[in-house]
Amino acid sequence: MDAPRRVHTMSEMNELTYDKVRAAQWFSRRTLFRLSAGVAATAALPGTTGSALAEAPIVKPLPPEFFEVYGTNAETRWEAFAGSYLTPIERFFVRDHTSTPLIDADTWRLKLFGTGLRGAPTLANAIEFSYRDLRALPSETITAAIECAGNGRSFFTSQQGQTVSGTPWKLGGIGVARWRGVRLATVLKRAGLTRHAVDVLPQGLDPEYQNLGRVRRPLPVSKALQDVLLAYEMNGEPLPPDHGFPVRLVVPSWIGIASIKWVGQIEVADEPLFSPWNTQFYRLTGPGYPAEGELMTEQVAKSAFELRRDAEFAAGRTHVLRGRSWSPHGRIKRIEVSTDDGATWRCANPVGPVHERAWQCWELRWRPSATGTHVLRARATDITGATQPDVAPFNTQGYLFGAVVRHPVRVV
Ligand SMILES: Nc1nc2c(c(=O)[nH]1)N[C@H]1C(S)=C(S)[C@@H](COP(=O)(O)O)O[C@H]1N2
Ligand SMILES: [Mo]
Repeated sequence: MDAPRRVHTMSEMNELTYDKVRAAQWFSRRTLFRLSAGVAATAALPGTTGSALAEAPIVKPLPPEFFEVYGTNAETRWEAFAGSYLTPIERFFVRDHTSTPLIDADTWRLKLFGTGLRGAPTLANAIEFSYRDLRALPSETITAAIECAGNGRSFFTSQQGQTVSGTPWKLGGIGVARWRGVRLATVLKRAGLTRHAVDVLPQGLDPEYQNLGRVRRPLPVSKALQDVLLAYEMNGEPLPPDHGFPVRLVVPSWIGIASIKWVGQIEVADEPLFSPWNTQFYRLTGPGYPAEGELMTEQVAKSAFELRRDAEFAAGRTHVLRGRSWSPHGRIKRIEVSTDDGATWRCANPVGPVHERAWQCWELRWRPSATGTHVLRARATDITGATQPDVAPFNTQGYLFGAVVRHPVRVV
């Protein structure tokens, strides 16, 4: 489930006014926040509910040429990905359940506790790591995507005529960055991980979500030990506030909610753990699924063009169509592109870096002759042979839209 939409959206008001008001309100709210010396206080600040303008949860600027904003979430416009393999921080999508907290790295501690650690420490006498402690441990750098489970959700409706609930993301609920940090495995072992540990439960320091407590989602120890990073750098810079400063999880190939931002504590248990984020949200529900729904872990493969919808192309000229494809299963083996709404297909050429946990860029020449609307499609096949389907299996929350997306353009 995604956060409910705000009463007013950015597009409903003059953007300049919006920015000014927002900046002023954020200055005062942040000041209050700091003085109030506690994250929980933000939820109770007077004036932050009931007024749409006070609800400006994301810290970084969200210029309309880069982002489409939906309340506490902002997706990257696909044309804004062009020109760089990594997604610059200024263009990276943001998905906040409530709002971005500002955390002081000097007083921040990561606390590990639970029955899956030697001596079963409780939260009150947890094993603690400071920011300096983490930075002093052996580091690792990975290039990986983080993508929201609901990315592409709006196409359930616009392409398949189905009603789903949640933020109507197009395909910009994804970004690829170079993350540097400490392997979660390293920290777990130093904290005294036992052979009996089953699940870990990282929890964020952002304000509580509705009445469900802080954002947290269990992760099996097997994945935690495999390739999960406690990241403190993004594209060579300290993590920015919106992306989890001082430290976030990066859980490659899994749905974005696994990558808990602003992590403050991690419970390690010798039995399965639960939170509303694995029992209530981020489950596949609807016809064909069990009544309690199906747990989601990995993403599905997708493709997108680095073009805005209805982009214009001059007839009779040669253009280069560019796009990207990605899969949770690793490398992309083949990308097929259609410029006639699926009647005929050609293979696109992979270009640029190859990173198993991120996307593959590709390009294809196109010389359109007839003017009018043309519908582009791109379809990826990954190393396991899995190909994007024409129709995504329906689920009520509109998760995992992996079908081929139709992208209309105009030839003039
Ligand atoms: N603490 C916390 N972690 C969180 C979230 C959140 O709201 N709070 N949102 C999750 C979701 S649903 C996604 S898709 C990713 C988004 O990461 P980003 O905002 O850095 O792009 O963070 C995840 N981690
Ligand atoms: Mo998400």
